Amino acid sequence: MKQIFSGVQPSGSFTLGNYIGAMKRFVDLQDEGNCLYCIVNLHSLTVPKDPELLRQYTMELAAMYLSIGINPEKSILFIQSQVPQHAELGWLMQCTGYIGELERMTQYKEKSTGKDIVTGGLLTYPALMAADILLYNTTHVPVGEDQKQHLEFTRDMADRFNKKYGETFVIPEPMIQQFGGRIMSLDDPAKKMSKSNPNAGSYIALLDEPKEVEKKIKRAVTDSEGIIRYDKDSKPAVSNLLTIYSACSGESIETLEKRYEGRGYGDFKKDLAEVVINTLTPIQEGFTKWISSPDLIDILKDGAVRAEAIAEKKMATVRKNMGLVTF
Ligand code: ATP
Ligand code: LTN
Repeated sequence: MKQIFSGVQPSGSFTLGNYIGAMKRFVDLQDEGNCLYCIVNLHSLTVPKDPELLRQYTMELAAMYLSIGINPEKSILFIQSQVPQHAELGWLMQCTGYIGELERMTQYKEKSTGKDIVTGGLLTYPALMAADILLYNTTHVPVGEDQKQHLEFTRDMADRFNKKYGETFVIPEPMIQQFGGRIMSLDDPAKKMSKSNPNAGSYIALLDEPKEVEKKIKRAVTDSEGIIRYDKDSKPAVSNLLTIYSACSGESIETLEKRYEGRGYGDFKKDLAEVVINTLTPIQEGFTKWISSPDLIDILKDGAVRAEAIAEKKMATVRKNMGLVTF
Protein backbone atom coordinates (compact mmCIF):
# COMPACT_ATOMS: atom_id res chain seq x y z
CA MET A 1 0.00 0.00 0.00
CA LYS A 2 1.40 3.40 -0.99
CA GLN A 3 1.89 6.01 1.76
CA ILE A 4 1.41 9.37 0.11
CA PHE A 5 2.37 12.74 1.61
CA SER A 6 2.39 16.22 0.14
CA GLY A 7 2.30 19.80 1.35
CA VAL A 8 1.31 23.20 0.03
CA GLN A 9 2.24 26.56 1.56
CA PRO A 10 -0.57 28.85 2.68
CA SER A 11 0.91 31.87 0.98
CA GLY A 12 -2.05 33.51 -0.69
CA SER A 13 -3.74 32.59 -3.91
CA PHE A 14 -3.18 29.30 -5.68
CA THR A 15 -2.39 29.08 -9.34
CA LEU A 16 -3.36 26.77 -12.12
CA GLY A 17 0.30 25.67 -11.89
CA ASN A 18 -0.16 24.46 -8.30
CA TYR A 19 -3.33 22.70 -9.35
CA ILE A 20 -2.10 20.97 -12.52
CA GLY A 21 1.42 20.28 -11.21
CA ALA A 22 0.43 18.86 -7.85
CA MET A 23 -2.99 19.31 -6.29
CA LYS A 24 -5.13 17.80 -9.06
CA ARG A 25 -3.27 14.55 -8.63
CA PHE A 26 -3.75 14.53 -4.85
CA VAL A 27 -7.42 13.76 -5.53
CA ASP A 28 -6.87 10.68 -7.72
CA LEU A 29 -4.20 9.34 -5.39
CA GLN A 30 -6.78 9.00 -2.63
CA ASP A 31 -7.81 5.71 -4.26
CA GLU A 32 -4.25 4.43 -4.55
CA GLY A 33 -2.98 4.61 -1.00
CA ASN A 34 -3.09 6.24 2.42
CA CYS A 35 -2.83 9.98 1.83
CA LEU A 36 -1.76 12.80 4.13
CA TYR A 37 -2.11 16.36 2.88
CA CYS A 38 -0.54 19.11 4.88
CA ILE A 39 -0.89 22.89 5.07
CA VAL A 40 2.76 23.74 5.65
CA ASN A 41 2.35 26.99 7.57
CA LEU A 42 5.79 26.70 9.24
CA HIS A 43 7.34 26.74 5.78
CA SER A 44 5.48 29.98 5.02
CA LEU A 45 7.31 31.68 7.89
CA THR A 46 10.62 31.38 6.03
CA VAL A 47 9.56 34.64 4.42
CA PRO A 48 8.19 37.04 7.10
CA LYS A 49 4.38 37.02 7.23
CA ASP A 50 1.63 39.12 8.77
CA PRO A 51 -0.03 36.91 11.48
CA GLU A 52 -3.59 37.82 10.48
CA LEU A 53 -2.92 37.04 6.83
CA LEU A 54 -1.20 33.77 7.68
CA ARG A 55 -4.28 32.71 9.68
CA GLN A 56 -6.56 33.67 6.80
CA TYR A 57 -4.45 31.93 4.14
CA THR A 58 -4.23 28.79 6.27
CA MET A 59 -8.01 28.45 6.44
CA GLU A 60 -8.34 29.32 2.76
CA LEU A 61 -5.92 26.59 1.79
CA ALA A 62 -7.86 24.09 3.92
CA ALA A 63 -11.05 25.11 2.10
CA MET A 64 -9.21 24.86 -1.21
CA TYR A 65 -7.99 21.31 -0.53
CA LEU A 66 -11.61 20.28 0.18
CA SER A 67 -12.92 22.17 -2.86
CA ILE A 68 -10.67 20.37 -5.31
CA GLY A 69 -11.91 17.04 -3.95
CA ILE A 70 -9.82 15.98 -0.97
CA ASN A 71 -12.11 13.76 1.06
CA PRO A 72 -11.37 13.92 4.82
CA GLU A 73 -12.75 10.42 5.24
CA LYS A 74 -10.16 9.04 2.86
CA SER A 75 -7.23 11.39 3.56
CA ILE A 76 -5.70 13.06 6.58
CA LEU A 77 -5.85 16.83 6.08
CA PHE A 78 -3.99 18.85 8.69
CA ILE A 79 -1.99 21.96 9.60
CA GLN A 80 1.74 21.40 10.04
CA SER A 81 2.13 23.54 13.19
CA GLN A 82 -0.58 21.53 14.97
CA VAL A 83 1.64 18.46 14.94
CA PRO A 84 4.74 19.55 16.93
CA GLN A 85 6.74 16.52 15.81
CA HIS A 86 7.34 18.33 12.49
CA ALA A 87 9.34 21.09 14.19
CA GLU A 88 11.12 18.55 16.38
CA LEU A 89 12.23 16.30 13.53
CA GLY A 90 12.93 19.41 11.46
CA TRP A 91 15.65 20.35 13.95
CA LEU A 92 17.10 16.84 13.91
CA MET A 93 17.17 16.98 10.10
CA GLN A 94 19.01 20.32 10.26
CA CYS A 95 21.60 18.49 12.32
CA THR A 96 21.73 15.69 9.74
CA GLY A 97 22.12 17.91 6.65
CA TYR A 98 25.19 19.93 5.77
CA ILE A 99 25.32 23.69 5.13
CA GLY A 100 26.88 23.07 1.69
CA GLU A 101 23.94 20.86 0.69
CA LEU A 102 21.43 23.49 1.79
CA GLU A 103 23.29 26.32 0.06
CA ARG A 104 23.19 24.42 -3.23
CA MET A 105 19.38 24.34 -3.35
CA THR A 106 18.16 26.36 -6.34
CA GLN A 107 14.99 27.49 -4.56
CA TYR A 108 17.14 28.96 -1.77
CA LYS A 109 19.34 30.72 -4.30
CA GLU A 110 16.35 32.11 -6.20
CA LYS A 111 14.46 33.27 -3.12
CA SER A 112 17.48 34.78 -1.33
CA THR A 113 19.26 36.56 -4.18
CA GLY A 114 18.92 40.33 -3.94
CA LYS A 115 16.83 40.22 -0.74
CA ASP A 116 17.59 42.53 2.21
CA ILE A 117 16.32 40.01 4.73
CA VAL A 118 17.07 36.30 4.39
CA THR A 119 15.93 34.23 7.37
CA GLY A 120 17.81 31.20 8.66
CA GLY A 121 14.62 29.25 7.93
CA LEU A 122 14.87 29.96 4.21
CA LEU A 123 18.19 28.11 4.17
CA THR A 124 17.07 25.21 6.37
CA TYR A 125 13.65 24.92 4.70
CA PRO A 126 14.48 21.56 3.04
CA ALA A 127 15.32 20.01 6.43
CA LEU A 128 11.78 20.75 7.62
CA MET A 129 10.39 19.41 4.37
CA ALA A 130 12.39 16.21 4.86
CA ALA A 131 10.90 15.93 8.36
CA ASP A 132 7.36 16.37 7.00
CA ILE A 133 7.83 13.47 4.64
CA LEU A 134 9.89 11.09 6.81
CA LEU A 135 7.55 11.24 9.83
CA TYR A 136 4.90 9.20 8.02
CA ASN A 137 6.78 6.30 6.38
CA THR A 138 6.00 8.06 3.11
CA THR A 139 6.66 6.02 -0.02
CA HIS A 140 5.42 8.56 -2.61
CA VAL A 141 5.47 12.36 -2.76
CA PRO A 142 3.41 14.03 -5.52
CA VAL A 143 4.98 17.43 -6.29
CA GLY A 144 5.77 19.79 -9.14
CA GLU A 145 9.15 19.60 -10.84
CA ASP A 146 10.56 22.53 -8.81
CA GLN A 147 10.58 20.28 -5.72
CA LYS A 148 12.75 17.56 -7.26
CA GLN A 149 15.95 18.79 -5.62
CA HIS A 150 14.26 18.98 -2.20
CA LEU A 151 13.09 15.40 -2.62
CA GLU A 152 16.62 14.29 -3.43
CA PHE A 153 17.80 16.02 -0.26
CA THR A 154 15.07 14.19 1.70
CA ARG A 155 16.20 10.84 0.30
CA ASP A 156 19.82 11.65 1.19
CA MET A 157 18.83 12.59 4.76
CA ALA A 158 16.86 9.36 5.23
CA ASP A 159 19.70 7.28 3.89
CA ARG A 160 22.36 9.09 5.95
CA PHE A 161 20.30 8.77 9.12
CA ASN A 162 19.60 5.07 8.51
CA LYS A 163 23.31 4.36 8.00
CA LYS A 164 24.32 6.25 11.12
CA TYR A 165 21.56 5.30 13.56
CA GLY A 166 20.08 2.12 12.11
CA GLU A 167 17.06 1.54 9.84
CA THR A 168 14.58 4.28 10.83
CA PHE A 169 13.14 5.96 7.75
CA VAL A 170 11.54 4.81 4.52
CA ILE A 171 13.24 6.33 1.46
CA PRO A 172 10.49 8.18 -0.44
CA GLU A 173 9.99 8.40 -4.22
CA PRO A 174 9.05 11.67 -5.92
CA MET A 175 6.00 11.55 -8.22
CA ILE A 176 6.51 14.24 -10.84
CA GLN A 177 4.31 14.40 -13.90
CA GLN A 178 5.94 14.35 -17.30
CA PHE A 179 3.28 16.73 -18.64
CA GLY A 180 2.20 19.49 -16.29
CA GLY A 181 4.99 19.09 -13.75
CA ARG A 182 6.09 22.61 -14.63
CA ILE A 183 3.42 25.02 -15.86
CA MET A 184 5.01 28.19 -17.16
CA SER A 185 4.12 31.88 -16.86
CA LEU A 186 1.63 33.26 -19.37
CA ASP A 187 3.84 36.28 -20.04
CA ASP A 188 7.17 34.45 -20.19
CA PRO A 189 7.42 30.74 -20.99
CA ALA A 190 10.94 30.63 -19.55
CA LYS A 191 9.61 31.24 -16.02
CA LYS A 192 7.54 28.98 -13.76
CA MET A 193 3.93 30.11 -13.24
CA SER A 194 4.09 31.49 -9.71
CA LYS A 195 1.76 33.32 -7.36
CA SER A 196 4.75 35.33 -6.11
CA ASN A 197 5.10 36.96 -9.55
CA PRO A 198 4.17 40.66 -9.12
CA ASN A 199 2.46 40.60 -12.55
CA ALA A 200 -0.93 38.96 -11.87
CA GLY A 201 -1.38 38.57 -15.62
CA SER A 202 1.38 35.96 -15.60
CA TYR A 203 -0.69 33.41 -13.70
CA ILE A 204 -4.24 32.16 -13.46
CA ALA A 205 -5.38 32.00 -9.86
CA LEU A 206 -7.86 29.27 -8.96
CA LEU A 207 -10.26 31.95 -7.72
CA ASP A 208 -9.99 34.20 -10.81
CA GLU A 209 -13.36 35.31 -12.22
CA PRO A 210 -14.24 33.97 -15.72
CA LYS A 211 -13.77 37.43 -17.27
CA GLU A 212 -10.29 37.65 -15.79
CA VAL A 213 -9.38 34.18 -17.09
CA GLU A 214 -10.51 35.17 -20.58
CA LYS A 215 -8.48 38.36 -20.44
CA LYS A 216 -5.31 36.65 -19.18
CA ILE A 217 -5.47 33.88 -21.78
CA LYS A 218 -6.16 36.36 -24.56
CA ARG A 219 -3.03 38.28 -23.56
CA ALA A 220 -0.84 35.20 -23.07
CA VAL A 221 2.26 35.28 -25.25
CA THR A 222 2.48 32.85 -28.19
CA ASP A 223 4.82 33.08 -31.19
CA SER A 224 4.67 34.32 -34.77
CA GLU A 225 4.30 30.89 -36.43
CA GLY A 226 0.52 30.73 -36.05
CA ILE A 227 0.48 26.92 -35.81
CA ILE A 228 -0.83 24.98 -32.81
CA ARG A 229 1.84 22.39 -32.32
CA TYR A 230 3.61 20.96 -29.25
CA ASP A 231 7.35 21.59 -29.32
CA LYS A 232 8.73 22.59 -25.96
CA ASP A 233 12.06 23.85 -27.35
CA SER A 234 11.02 25.92 -30.34
CA LYS A 235 7.43 26.76 -29.24
CA PRO A 236 7.53 26.95 -25.43
CA ALA A 237 4.59 29.34 -25.03
CA VAL A 238 2.15 27.42 -27.26
CA SER A 239 3.33 24.11 -25.76
CA ASN A 240 2.55 25.47 -22.29
CA LEU A 241 -0.96 26.48 -23.38
CA LEU A 242 -1.47 23.04 -24.94
CA THR A 243 -0.37 21.42 -21.67
CA ILE A 244 -2.87 23.51 -19.72
CA TYR A 245 -5.62 22.64 -22.21
CA SER A 246 -4.83 18.94 -22.07
CA ALA A 247 -4.67 18.87 -18.25
CA CYS A 248 -8.00 20.69 -17.91
CA SER A 249 -9.93 18.85 -20.61
CA GLY A 250 -8.37 15.40 -20.21
CA GLU A 251 -7.71 15.23 -23.97
CA SER A 252 -4.34 14.24 -25.39
CA ILE A 253 -2.00 16.78 -26.97
CA GLU A 254 -2.28 14.91 -30.32
CA THR A 255 -6.08 15.21 -30.28
CA LEU A 256 -5.75 18.94 -29.67
CA GLU A 257 -3.11 19.42 -32.37
CA LYS A 258 -5.45 17.70 -34.88
CA ARG A 259 -8.49 19.71 -33.81
CA TYR A 260 -6.71 23.02 -34.28
CA GLU A 261 -4.93 22.17 -37.54
CA GLY A 262 -5.28 25.12 -39.91
CA ARG A 263 -6.87 27.29 -37.21
CA GLY A 264 -5.36 30.36 -35.56
CA TYR A 265 -4.34 31.20 -32.02
CA GLY A 266 -7.51 33.30 -31.53
CA ASP A 267 -9.83 30.28 -31.84
CA PHE A 268 -7.56 28.13 -29.73
CA LYS A 269 -7.35 30.70 -26.93
CA LYS A 270 -11.11 31.21 -26.88
CA ASP A 271 -11.68 27.47 -26.38
CA LEU A 272 -8.82 27.23 -23.89
CA ALA A 273 -10.41 29.96 -21.75
CA GLU A 274 -13.68 28.02 -21.76
CA VAL A 275 -11.97 24.77 -20.73
CA VAL A 276 -10.10 26.53 -17.89
CA ILE A 277 -13.28 28.27 -16.69
CA ASN A 278 -15.11 24.91 -16.68
CA THR A 279 -12.32 23.50 -14.51
CA LEU A 280 -12.35 26.44 -12.10
CA THR A 281 -16.11 26.90 -11.68
CA PRO A 282 -16.80 23.80 -9.51
CA ILE A 283 -13.67 24.54 -7.46
CA GLN A 284 -14.86 28.09 -6.83
CA GLU A 285 -18.34 26.90 -5.88
CA GLY A 286 -16.82 24.41 -3.46
CA PHE A 287 -14.58 27.10 -2.01
CA THR A 288 -17.51 29.43 -1.24
CA LYS A 289 -19.21 26.56 0.59
CA TRP A 290 -16.18 25.30 2.54
CA ILE A 291 -14.72 28.63 3.63
CA SER A 292 -17.84 29.39 5.65
CA SER A 293 -18.52 25.83 6.78
CA PRO A 294 -18.46 25.12 10.53
CA ASP A 295 -17.09 21.63 9.65
CA LEU A 296 -13.79 23.06 8.46
CA ILE A 297 -12.24 23.39 11.94
CA ASP A 298 -13.45 19.93 13.00
CA ILE A 299 -11.90 18.35 9.91
CA LEU A 300 -8.55 20.02 10.65
CA LYS A 301 -8.64 19.09 14.34
CA ASP A 302 -9.42 15.47 13.49
CA GLY A 303 -6.66 15.46 10.85
CA ALA A 304 -4.10 16.76 13.36
CA VAL A 305 -5.00 14.08 15.92
CA ARG A 306 -4.68 11.30 13.32
CA ALA A 307 -1.43 12.70 11.93
CA GLU A 308 0.10 13.15 15.39
CA ALA A 309 -0.57 9.53 16.32
CA ILE A 310 1.54 8.37 13.37
CA ALA A 311 4.20 11.06 13.81
CA GLU A 312 4.70 10.38 17.52
CA LYS A 313 5.26 6.69 16.89
CA LYS A 314 8.05 7.53 14.45
CA MET A 315 9.54 10.15 16.81
CA ALA A 316 9.74 7.65 19.66
CA THR A 317 11.97 5.47 17.46
CA VAL A 318 14.01 8.46 16.26
CA ARG A 319 14.67 9.72 19.82
CA LYS A 320 15.68 6.26 20.97
CA ASN A 321 17.98 5.66 17.99
CA MET A 322 19.68 9.06 18.36
CA GLY A 323 20.25 8.76 22.08
CA LEU A 324 17.80 11.47 23.15
CA VAL A 325 16.93 10.36 26.66
CA THR A 326 13.29 9.61 27.41
CA PHE A 327 12.09 8.32 30.79
P1 ATP B 1 5.31 29.85 -5.64
O1 ATP B 1 6.60 29.65 -6.34
O2 ATP B 1 4.19 30.15 -6.60
O3 ATP B 1 5.36 30.84 -4.51
P2 ATP B 1 5.66 27.28 -4.52
O4 ATP B 1 5.89 26.30 -5.60
O5 ATP B 1 6.88 27.79 -3.88
O6 ATP B 1 4.80 28.48 -5.01
P3 ATP B 1 3.51 25.83 -3.12
O7 ATP B 1 2.34 26.70 -3.38
O8 ATP B 1 3.63 25.28 -1.76
O9 ATP B 1 4.84 26.65 -3.32
O10 ATP B 1 3.50 24.65 -4.17
C1 ATP B 1 2.59 23.60 -4.06
C2 ATP B 1 2.82 22.57 -5.11
O11 ATP B 1 2.58 23.12 -6.40
C3 ATP B 1 4.27 22.05 -5.14
O12 ATP B 1 4.24 20.65 -5.32
C4 ATP B 1 4.86 22.72 -6.35
O13 ATP B 1 5.88 21.94 -6.93
C5 ATP B 1 3.66 22.82 -7.26
N1 ATP B 1 3.80 23.93 -8.22
C6 ATP B 1 3.91 25.25 -7.93
N2 ATP B 1 4.01 25.97 -9.06
C7 ATP B 1 3.96 25.10 -10.09
C8 ATP B 1 4.00 25.22 -11.53
N3 ATP B 1 4.14 26.40 -12.11
N4 ATP B 1 3.91 24.10 -12.28
C9 ATP B 1 3.76 22.88 -11.70
N5 ATP B 1 3.72 22.69 -10.36
C10 ATP B 1 3.81 23.77 -9.56
N1 LTN C 1 8.44 22.82 -0.38
C1 LTN C 1 7.13 22.66 -0.92
C2 LTN C 1 6.06 22.55 0.12
C3 LTN C 1 6.29 21.39 1.04
C4 LTN C 1 6.16 20.01 0.71
C5 LTN C 1 6.47 19.29 1.91
C6 LTN C 1 5.82 19.31 -0.46
C7 LTN C 1 6.67 21.47 2.34
N2 LTN C 1 6.77 20.20 2.87
C8 LTN C 1 6.45 17.91 1.95
C9 LTN C 1 5.80 17.92 -0.39
C10 LTN C 1 6.11 17.23 0.79
C11 LTN C 1 6.87 23.85 -1.84
O1 LTN C 1 7.43 24.88 -1.70
N3 LTN C 1 6.03 23.72 -2.77
